[in-house]
Amino acid sequence: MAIPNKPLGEIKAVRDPEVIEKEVDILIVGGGMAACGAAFEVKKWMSDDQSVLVVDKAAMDRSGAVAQGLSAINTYLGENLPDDYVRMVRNDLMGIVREDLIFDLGCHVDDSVHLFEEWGLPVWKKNEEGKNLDGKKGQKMGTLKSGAKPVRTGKWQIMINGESYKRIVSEAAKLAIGEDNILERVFIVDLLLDKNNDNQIAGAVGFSVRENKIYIIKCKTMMVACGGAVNIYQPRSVGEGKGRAWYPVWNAGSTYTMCMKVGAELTMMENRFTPARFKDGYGPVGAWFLLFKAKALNGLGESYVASDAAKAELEKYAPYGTAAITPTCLRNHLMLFEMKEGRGPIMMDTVSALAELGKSLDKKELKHLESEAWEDFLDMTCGQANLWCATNTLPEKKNSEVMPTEPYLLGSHSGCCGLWTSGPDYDWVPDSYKIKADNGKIYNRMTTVNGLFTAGDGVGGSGHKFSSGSHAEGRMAAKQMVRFANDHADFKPEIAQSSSDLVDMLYKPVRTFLDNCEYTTAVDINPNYVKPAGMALRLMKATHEYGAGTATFYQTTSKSLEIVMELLQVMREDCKKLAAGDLHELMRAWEINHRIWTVEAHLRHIQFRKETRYPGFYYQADYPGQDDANWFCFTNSKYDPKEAKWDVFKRDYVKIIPDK
Ligand code: SFD
Ligand code: AMP
Repeated sequence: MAIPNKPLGEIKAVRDPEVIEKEVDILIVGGGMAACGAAFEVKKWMSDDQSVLVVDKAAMDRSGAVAQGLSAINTYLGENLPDDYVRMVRNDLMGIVREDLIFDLGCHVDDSVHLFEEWGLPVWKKNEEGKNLDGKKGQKMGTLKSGAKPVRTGKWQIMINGESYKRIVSEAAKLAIGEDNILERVFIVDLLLDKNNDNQIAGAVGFSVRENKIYIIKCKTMMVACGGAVNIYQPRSVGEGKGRAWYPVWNAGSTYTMCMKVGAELTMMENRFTPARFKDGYGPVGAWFLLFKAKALNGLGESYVASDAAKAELEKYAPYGTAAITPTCLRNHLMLFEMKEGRGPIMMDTVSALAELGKSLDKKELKHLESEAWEDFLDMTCGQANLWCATNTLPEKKNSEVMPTEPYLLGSHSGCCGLWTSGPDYDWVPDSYKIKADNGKIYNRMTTVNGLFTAGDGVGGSGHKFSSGSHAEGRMAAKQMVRFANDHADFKPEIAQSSSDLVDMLYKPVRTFLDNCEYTTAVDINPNYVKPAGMALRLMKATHEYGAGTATFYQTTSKSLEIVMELLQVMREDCKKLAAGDLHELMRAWEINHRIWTVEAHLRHIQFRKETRYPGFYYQADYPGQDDANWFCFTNSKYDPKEAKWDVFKRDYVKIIPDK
């Protein structure tokens, strides 16, 4: 149920919160694209006596990565084949991907896009003369489902008027699942295993960020789709700009941390995304490169991607580097190469692009084109449009700088870290990609923990799902969760910890604060505790300097990794002294906890993989270049919750779709 906005100021935390216990068959943690997909789909398959609950730390109408809206849907197959979709993703992610998951997603994603349009999302269309029509004009051409042609930017992407994208998707989810089955503003902290079965999910525990209440929720099966991890590295934005990032600032690695802490296997956690973005405003570049056909120039005004030096650089990473579309990490690599050679900064040539497009347009059409250029940002990154205003930038008159950002961890955009999940139970899917549940059955998108599913940014090894694919994957997982719940109808989840143990754990930062806050006059400075804001700075400084952050041009070394690992252990120890005076700060305390675990997984994977598979995203200086002979495989890891031990290991890659 929606809770109204809080009054001015933060809500003080009390020592003893109210405890609310719930039990449902199916629990959906997160309220983003994947969770909305699951919420929309799940009831279609449930029987009347089954129950479901969605729990989001924020308000679903504007939570997650699509909060500000988007101006494109980056995965719509349309006339393309799922096989080609697999080939595109495989090439972009330098060869090592889960082709079963990608193919499966490619078969289903368009249905979600058709639904978005049915729910009211305006999709740009081509008219009979091949001109672009947006908004209401586009709607007159009919729907995609009825055969209308979208405005394609690239082969896979289509343009939308998407400022209200998330509201539209969440409205459908809420209508389908019912407001009574939704808990908003509840931050899930930990997943809970079954008392009688080490590898069976049994529930989750979290707290309200609006009321002093703790929720202990038992379930038979669960999906965790809490997005990726942001603000784990020192952002490029500083001072009053700090807090601005490209990916959603409130996604704190909860998906990876919560799942790994109950023993779920992770895959490709070394993979990260450091997107090239319009500098300082983080405006995405896709529409500019693909729709407006703009070129990136180096500081000398040269189109560096076509230079001999760039070609030579790309050839080092064949066959990916020499493919028709250069992989995202290598596009970054070329940018960094120019900057390091002293030919920076990199500029997006918006002026020439708009002038070129304008040649075939009349005055009115030209004005519309210019407004589309603004809308691209107003629809999804309005801060970039603000920055253009603040810096007197008219894109038709002044070029803008582009720069790779700080690193993010995600599995749905142009990255592929996440959980190792089961593929679908088809005969063409290799056995090594199928995870057998306790009953010997295969449940698509289930992690290695019985009954625990994930989707969107949570699923590893299969990037380029984007908003539409995350929604579709949530729907696929929902159907499997119902199957799991039906097959486990007799399972009665039991939680090992008592509710008072759970309250003690969750509210420890509050009690630390209340016990010590009067010792000093400055509430943030106290020898007996650390505030989450300070801990966040510590984490960012450590990753920035040693963990291949922007400070070192994304480069790390074996020695730097050793140092950062040690720093992380100290941070983890000090986290026991985190203090929270209000509910917002309590959320910050648990967020930083989640971030530290996720970063540790990321860096352990980088440490393990002795090659540089994703130049432009990160460089392991002791192991430059790709080493296919030894490392053309997945890097997986597993944390053993009982022994508190990590294991990082290789898993075989299987090529399913042949090259063309
Ligand atoms: O321009 C807890 N994305 C783009 N996708 C596209 O299709 N087109 C684009 O144009 C895209 N671009 C883009 C994109 C994202 C952003 C931020 C920008 C630009 C500026 C990517 C998609 O948005 C992304 O792939 C999906 O949203 C991923 O879906 P999902 O469900 O995996 O994550 P989410 O939507 O962020 O939702 C996470 C949810 O979890 C909640 N949550 N709830 C309870 N307890 C906790 N501990 C929790 N932690 C998090 C969140 O509140 C949220 O509801 S472009 O760059 O290419
Ligand atoms: P971005 O705005 O960078 O997130 O990109 C949106 C979409 O466009 C993603 O599918 C990217 O892979 C794709 N894209 C962005 N830039 C380019 C480019 N220069 N060449 C090909 N595809 C691109």
